[in-house]
Amino acid sequence: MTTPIYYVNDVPHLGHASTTVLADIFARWHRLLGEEVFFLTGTDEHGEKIQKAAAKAEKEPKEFVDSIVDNFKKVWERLRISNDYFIRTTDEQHIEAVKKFIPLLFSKDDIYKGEYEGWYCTPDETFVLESQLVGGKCPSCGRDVVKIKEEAYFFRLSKYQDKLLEMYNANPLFLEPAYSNEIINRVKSGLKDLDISRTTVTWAIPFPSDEKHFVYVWIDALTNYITALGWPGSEQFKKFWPADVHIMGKEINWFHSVIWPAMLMSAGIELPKRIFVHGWWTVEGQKMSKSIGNVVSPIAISDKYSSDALRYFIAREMSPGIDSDFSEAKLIERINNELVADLGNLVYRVLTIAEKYPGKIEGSAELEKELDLEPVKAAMEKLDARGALEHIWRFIKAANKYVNDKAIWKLEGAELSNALYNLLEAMRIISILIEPYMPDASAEISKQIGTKQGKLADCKFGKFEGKINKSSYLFKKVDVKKGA
Ligand code: ME8
Repeated sequence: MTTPIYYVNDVPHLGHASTTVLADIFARWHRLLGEEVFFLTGTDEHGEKIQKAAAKAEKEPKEFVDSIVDNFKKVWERLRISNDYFIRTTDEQHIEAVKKFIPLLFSKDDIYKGEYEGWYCTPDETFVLESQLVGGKCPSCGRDVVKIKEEAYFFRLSKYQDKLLEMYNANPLFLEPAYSNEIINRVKSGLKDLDISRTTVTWAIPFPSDEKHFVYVWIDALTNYITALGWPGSEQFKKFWPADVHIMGKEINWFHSVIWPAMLMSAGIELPKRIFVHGWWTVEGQKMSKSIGNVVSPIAISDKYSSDALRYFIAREMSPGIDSDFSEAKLIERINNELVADLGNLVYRVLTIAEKYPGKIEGSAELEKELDLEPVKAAMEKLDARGALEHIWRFIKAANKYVNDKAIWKLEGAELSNALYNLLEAMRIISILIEPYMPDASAEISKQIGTKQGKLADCKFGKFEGKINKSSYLFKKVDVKKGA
């Protein structure tokens, strides 16, 4: 499972955080299933954009990227991202592997020398055709493009048009359904060979066998997915490749759904199984951008509320095919109405009574009929984190309803023991099910009910074997007038 490797020209924002959190949710879910997971993230450190950012900061490129990369690592730590590896494209091992990858494409006669004359979008590191320009600007980001004319090596992408269409046809799960027509139509309309080297951008991997040229940053970047596993020849590569899923935002779908599989076909390497693409975040209806000054900082949000609250919000709001909108008011609403009112209160109310109950906690599993794991599993299988969360929430709501229907505060003796048994077992199961989404709240529930953190196989009612250790609220209610 992979995220994009992010450009190290700035600090990560909500957009980067959301992709990485989604990937983390899926990685944690698969670990809960008892599977071994290799979850990869990292940074894209070469290219013109970084070269320019370094110059602006009056630093050498390597010194510049070294000073930025920790921003990413810190944010991932703060957001409890459980990546197994962090690749930097300036890692020696990656550079050496890219130098071995390109000759494979040469050996298939898939690379030739020519000249590129056309437009280039530096912020997106993309070659843009004249016909693609929108009002003279980049069709993807709307920013200025520059004209370039230079000798270049080309990859015969055009050769892979039919092979790609056949592959999409044979693997209906490969493309993200929400964007698949767009990709297929564009591929059908014809593929142009891709410029894969630059002579004017020197902050890049030297192009093998021609010292005038440097590897185009996207070729360098895409290859990270295999070099991070130690390709070629490593045991880890044999074990974990092909990737089950590459996760990303919609603007880089083309690179992953078209260029990357064509490169792998040429190199004779197995293709990833699935490209999962999500929409973009806007902020209160506007594009998130530095110039508007509305860039959402995942660290600031986590510090003000909690990283769990941010993770929960991301999972509840995002889905493929549609853009999501961030507003602090909406986040607060979800914190107060869902995290505090549904989950936090359940734990607090039940533990307040449970800690005073002196007897043995036992009973018959009445709440188990409200627990249906099948739709949760089915949603996760489809990478529908939001759908799975909705099903988990149904169980949380059912537990709350049980508290009210039974009026547990009025119960005594065996009836109280039975109700507590049901609710504490439900909480133990909830703590497992929410772990991929909110690892801190999950650990806190386990701690407060005194049970070990389980796997998905433990999500069934058994004997309650915990020991109550109640402490503070899981989530703090936000005073809407005062903020957090
Ligand atoms: O494209 N909404 O890196 P990048 C949602 N280095 N997601 C967003 C977003 C938004 N407003 N803004 C960014 C690159 N993202 C290349 C990738 S991969 C081999 C190379 C997320 O730093 C989203 O996942 O520009 C998007 O695809 C990614 O950040 C782009 O990050």
